[in-house]
Amino acid sequence: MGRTVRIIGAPMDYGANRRGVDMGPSAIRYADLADGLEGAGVDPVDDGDVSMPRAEERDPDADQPSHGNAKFLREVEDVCTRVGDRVAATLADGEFPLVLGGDHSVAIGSLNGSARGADLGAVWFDAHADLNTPETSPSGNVHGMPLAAALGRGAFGEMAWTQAPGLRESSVAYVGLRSIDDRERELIRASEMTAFTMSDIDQRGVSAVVDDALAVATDGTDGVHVSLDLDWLDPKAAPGVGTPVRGGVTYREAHAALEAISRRDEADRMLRSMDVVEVNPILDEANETATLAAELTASAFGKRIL
Ligand code: HAR
Ligand code: MN
Ligand code: MN
Ligand code: MN
Repeated sequence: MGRTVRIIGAPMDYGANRRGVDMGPSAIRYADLADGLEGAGVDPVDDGDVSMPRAEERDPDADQPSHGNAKFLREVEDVCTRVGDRVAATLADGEFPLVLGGDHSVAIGSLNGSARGADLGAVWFDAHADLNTPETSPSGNVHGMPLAAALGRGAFGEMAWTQAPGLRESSVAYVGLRSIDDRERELIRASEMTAFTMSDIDQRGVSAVVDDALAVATDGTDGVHVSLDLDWLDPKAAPGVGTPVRGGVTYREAHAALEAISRRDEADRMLRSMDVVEVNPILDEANETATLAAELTASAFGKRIL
């Protein structure tokens, strides 16, 4: 058997505005994630879910950190701190952490845990830039902020728990952007991040774009975190997401992208951690999106047709 992949469920919905995304980890497990990973030659071990403050137990009047517009920040901190600790412990044991969301705010935890004591690159597969801060967010939903949080931007600069110590901006590459807020557009342009939009994929093909994103994320780093937001795909292929945006990648392009990652990883073992987020089975028929999430994860670990 190859390396051990430790599955860490994070059934979080505090970062999004819809219930149902908290069932993502169950839906992805139910879609035979473990079998798919075994088929890819890795050894999956399911660590269960991190505990979640239950909505029913929350005191709506409990004071939240007063940092602009960021809903449920206290709950997000609780969960992400647990995710970060588990990710860091998994890496310390020589195993691979695979975090199942949950909304994309769980990536604050994954990035924090993976970037403790290591220089980390990140490839962000998403329709959205997730670069809002509590000051710029139009919605207050923290799932639109995880990259800004990890990079310590805006009010996140005061919150050590959000930050990914070994993640430099210049080691971050987006793939497939197509829905960006005005403020985010300015921030990306002024930043050192590399952003490949859907237009780049149209012009150059997804495999070439992913190879370039990996070149950015591996340059001078100890490994790469892959963050896979299922709304990266076109809603025709992945309808079960809370914030669908038309014009995303197809089923085949998505497989090609994750297979490009596994090819690079076979050559130099750069894949360090991964999260798979935003699957909302309530908005889905026949668990299609979770099934796709499980297949794509297996592709990232090298599962092949032949
Ligand atoms: N940019 C918008 C906001 O910050 C929408 C975020 C959309 N959510 C996600 N992120 N699924 O990838 O509110
Ligand atoms: Mn996202
Ligand atoms: Mn998204
Ligand atoms: Mn495949």
